[in-house]
Amino acid sequence: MTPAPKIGSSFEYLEDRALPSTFGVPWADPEHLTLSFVNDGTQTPLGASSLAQLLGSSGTSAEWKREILRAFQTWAVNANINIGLVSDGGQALGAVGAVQGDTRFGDIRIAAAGLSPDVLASAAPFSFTGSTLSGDVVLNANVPFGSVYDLYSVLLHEAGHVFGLDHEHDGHASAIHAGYEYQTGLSAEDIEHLQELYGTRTPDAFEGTGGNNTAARASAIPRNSVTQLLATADISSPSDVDYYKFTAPALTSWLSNVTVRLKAAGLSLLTAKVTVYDAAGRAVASGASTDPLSNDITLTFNPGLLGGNYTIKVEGASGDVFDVGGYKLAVDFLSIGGALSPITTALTGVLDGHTDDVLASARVLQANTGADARFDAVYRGVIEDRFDVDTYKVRTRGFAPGDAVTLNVLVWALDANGVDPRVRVFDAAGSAVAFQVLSNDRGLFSVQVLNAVAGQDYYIQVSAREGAAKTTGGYFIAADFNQLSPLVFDAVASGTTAPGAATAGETLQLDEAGVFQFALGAQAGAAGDAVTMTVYDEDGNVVFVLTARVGQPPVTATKYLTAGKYTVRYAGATTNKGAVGYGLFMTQLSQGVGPYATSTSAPATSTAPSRPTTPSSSSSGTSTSASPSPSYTYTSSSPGQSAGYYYTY
Ligand SMILES: [Ca+2]
Ligand SMILES: [Ca+2]
Ligand SMILES: [Ca+2]
Ligand SMILES: [Ca+2]
Ligand SMILES: [Zn+2]
Repeated sequence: MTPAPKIGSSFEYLEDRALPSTFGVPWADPEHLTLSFVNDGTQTPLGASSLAQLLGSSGTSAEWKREILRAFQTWAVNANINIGLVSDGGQALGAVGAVQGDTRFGDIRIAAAGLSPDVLASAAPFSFTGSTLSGDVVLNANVPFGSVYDLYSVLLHEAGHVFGLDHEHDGHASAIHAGYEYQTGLSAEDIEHLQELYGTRTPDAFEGTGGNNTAARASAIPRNSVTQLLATADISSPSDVDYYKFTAPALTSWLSNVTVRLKAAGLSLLTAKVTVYDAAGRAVASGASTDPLSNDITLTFNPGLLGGNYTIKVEGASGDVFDVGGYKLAVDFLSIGGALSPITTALTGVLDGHTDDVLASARVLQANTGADARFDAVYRGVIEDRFDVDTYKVRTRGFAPGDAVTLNVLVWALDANGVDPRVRVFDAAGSAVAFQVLSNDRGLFSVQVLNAVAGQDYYIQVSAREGAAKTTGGYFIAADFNQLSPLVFDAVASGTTAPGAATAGETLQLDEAGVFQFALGAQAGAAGDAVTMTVYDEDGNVVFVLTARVGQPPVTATKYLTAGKYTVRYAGATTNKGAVGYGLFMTQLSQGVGPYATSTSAPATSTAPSRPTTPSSSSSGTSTSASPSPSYTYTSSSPGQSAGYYYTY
């Protein structure tokens, strides 16, 4: 097994710090990734971002943005990855939201803040926790990019981490050696490792067996409405050319002109050239974009009195990595005075009308049939009312039947102020399967099933959770069977609260800054009874609050915390019917020196970090009887240790 994926890595100037391998999880929906540039002033865990200020001296914003996009696109063209550019709404990095498809900001966010002096930049790959910190890249605002450190080279390296790749130690050429190197592209091994996660780029459905690279092999464009034809396709290599054909109706009183639009903005970084030919092969309209920051194309022409047959040619326009990417192609037959509607890039969930609410009518999700490590099953669904349950059946083909595997299931809301989902897992016989809750936060639920079995069917049910802030809405579900080491939580505190009473303050000492995942569970009380945990900093300010309820899954929070001393209090709700037990579990999601480490004095050692010095009551799955621990020091988790973390059905 490879070590558990962590959420961040950092890029050192000079030397490799021999960090353990912590990568290997692909993005759940890599063909629909988005990227945004964070505006200056947006909060990062290390203060306000200053990206434009940092890079402003090395060129215009169009220039440095293109260099950053070129670095990501250098990877993307080799696999099933699209990166759509979107605007950034200015929410703090790590804000609770959708790890992919959040309408407020990109899945990948590019920012700058003051990092340790020995670090150029940090980046976070996809995390099974579903934290939106996944994909975020923070450049060190104190580093002279452009003059000393080539921006493309640094971003090519960080993009590799974003896509889930660890530092390369095997001696061959690579863009992701541990130290800074000037780069002009990827090595064959880099591409191979990327394709192990994401597969080689798959041709679009219009290519068929013989392709559509000539006018003679032009594809018909599916009809989307009475007045619109619409194709969703892909320029999959620099040599790919996509031809389409359509017939314009004879000019009547209603038809004024024909509009051909290529939509790539928000979908991919493709810069395309589009040419429309009439039946005689004459070009009647043509347009191109060579700017990935503005890559939509709109052409309008008059089909003439008789209408006729036309051919559209779509090809790359730039002669570089921006010649590859996904797009939508729309042909609109416009009436006089008619207005074009925007081509949507939104991906919406499928309504089921209560047809999949029980195991017997589960929707079978098609397993990933490739040899690559992409998620076994992904789907967009909708919880249509508060009684709706959506049931899916999944299995893996990626491992030999009978192999022990871990099953990770994430569900996140796709709408702003979206549904609060929860997940249940059942085996092929319909028996409930125990899981650990990795995330249970606003709009997000993530679990891991240990000791799942490859080749067997599992049922996953998605519904609104008890106490949901919103009980309906669209969501994304992603299920992956893997042999990565599971995320391990350490049991750091447990105890009992009386109704209406708070415990004495307990001390939580963090030896290093980092991103931590907290999980609080309540049990051994009456169902619905609540325990609230409040974490204070050294000045007595509330850092965050979590409330767990008996009979419900543990609740979680993802927090960046600086090293230091924190005080934690647990309080039973005044309405509790009696004493309630609680357990606090933690794991550090960032590596010792990144992505947001501030300490320069504590490089990670090459040995496994020590386990927490305290309570850790054992192998038992539940530990409510232990007495409250007055103080605990958290260093970071040791891979593989028993955590005593609650299992939940
Ligand atoms: Ca993100
Ligand atoms: Ca194609
Ligand atoms: Ca083609
Ligand atoms: Ca349903
Ligand atoms: Zn690195």
